[in-house]
Amino acid sequence: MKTFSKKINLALVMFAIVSMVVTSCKKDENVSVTGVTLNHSTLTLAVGETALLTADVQPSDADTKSVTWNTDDITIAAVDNDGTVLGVQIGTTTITVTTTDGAKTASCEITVIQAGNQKSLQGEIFGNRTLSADSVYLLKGFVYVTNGAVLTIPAGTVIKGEKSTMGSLIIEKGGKIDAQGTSTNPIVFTSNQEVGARTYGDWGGLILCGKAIINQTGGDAQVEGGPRSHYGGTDNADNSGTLKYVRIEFAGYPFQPDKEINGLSFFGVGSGTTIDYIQVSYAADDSYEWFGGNVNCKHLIAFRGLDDEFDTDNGYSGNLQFLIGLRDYRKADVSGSNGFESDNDAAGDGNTPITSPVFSNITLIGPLDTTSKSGSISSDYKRAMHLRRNTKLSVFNSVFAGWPVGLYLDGSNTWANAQAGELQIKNTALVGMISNYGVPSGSSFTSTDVTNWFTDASRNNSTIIGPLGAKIKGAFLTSTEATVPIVLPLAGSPLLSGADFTDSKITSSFFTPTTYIGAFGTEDWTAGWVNWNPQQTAY
Ligand SMILES: [Ca+2]
Ligand SMILES: [Ca+2]
Ligand SMILES: [Ca+2]
Ligand SMILES: [Ca+2]
Repeated sequence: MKTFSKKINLALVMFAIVSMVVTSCKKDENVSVTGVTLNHSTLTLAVGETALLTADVQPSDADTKSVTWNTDDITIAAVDNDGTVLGVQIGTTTITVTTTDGAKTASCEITVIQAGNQKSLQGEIFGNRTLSADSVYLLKGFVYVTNGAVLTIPAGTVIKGEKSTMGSLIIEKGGKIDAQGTSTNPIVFTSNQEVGARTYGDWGGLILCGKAIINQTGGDAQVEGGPRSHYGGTDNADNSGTLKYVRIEFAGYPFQPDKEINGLSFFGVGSGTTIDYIQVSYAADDSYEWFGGNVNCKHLIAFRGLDDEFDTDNGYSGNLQFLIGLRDYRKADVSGSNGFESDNDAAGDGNTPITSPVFSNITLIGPLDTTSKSGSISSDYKRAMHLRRNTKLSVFNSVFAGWPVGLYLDGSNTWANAQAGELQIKNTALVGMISNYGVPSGSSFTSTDVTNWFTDASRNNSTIIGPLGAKIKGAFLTSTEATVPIVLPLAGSPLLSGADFTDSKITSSFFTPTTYIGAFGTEDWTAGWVNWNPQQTAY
């Protein structure tokens, strides 16, 4: 017994020694907290919805990794001691995590939005389907509005394209969309990603297919970019529905080179369709592209697109008025970004009808608010107008400003169309270009020929040294996403006069005669429905 208790005493003594050694080791090599980060710096959630914030305490072998959580405003969002956040009511607040050791902090801006009745839009739509502005819709995969179906979208409805399934809305031949927002309550197609995490091409896009005439063999073709749908027919008065006061944000998908989904694509869309007041922002391919058909469009905005602003192909022959393109000088597409890109078709042959859209009152603001900035813009920036492959595109009463090259005529058939006046440009100003004119090397005509053609007195065209001279400097997106462009020319701008509507290509009642050239005189038609910073909007 005595021996046993001695052994226990010895063990206790040894334990005490070991403990002292361990304690002293800890004291010697105490690993302190050096910082903390959160898995989100911004978070959007609906009233009643929860989300988990996770704190990463550095270094990973710190002794004390415990943290405490705090909300600036518990009436907006509450936070549990494990980082679970609950949306309480609509508003914004900040949640901060603090480490017990060292009081290091990190915070997350919380936006609480209306309790979403989020519903899915998926598969095929038959018959009549009417959405509700009280719900938020999630487009999952390719959603088809089939032949004979009508999809009605009320003003104020928000539809999010699902990133993981490349959500896209396709109005098929014989199907219709009726999306009529208002100047104070637009319809919004946008990314399903959070504030701060949205980017070019988060979802597919909006695709309209109709039965109007195209110049592809057989008069029918499959759309680009992956959907099953076909387009083209014999009915130039075809009606694919109405898009009015609609925004399309963060769309576009480079499926493969020359097979992309644009922000808004028109395939064989007929003149019975109404397109007015549309803003396409942050498209990963072209903001707008037309493939055949003859739909007319007014009041289109291409905002911070990656590839071309307004691209026309495959026999498109509609009328367009009041269009503006605004670019981020840092962002352009590897295919070469142009304001206008126009082909008769990919081969540049004579298939009819020949691509012959007629544009009036266009303002295309390029990347260069000053030519001295040419070293800092994306090298993928090319031309305000790249007219090629036998196109007969025409432009009147328009302004092109701040591109490496203004007018670039490409191909002997394109040049022949220009000489014949079938490709026409009149009452138009080139502003602040590095080179006003260009042709590909090896052409049968020269840039001097293009200069003489553009400046011929019968065309009334002009060139202006720079945006300051044109008084449109404020329209350039010179810095961050917070930049709000000033779209109206300033008082005294030479662009506020000089329009002419007597050319037979623009005498139709579609065109509203103006005194000014470009998309704006003194009325700001973007007011109320446009969003210049959709990255920061809680939808
Ligand atoms: Ca495209
Ligand atoms: Ca293009
Ligand atoms: Ca094209
Ligand atoms: Ca391009």
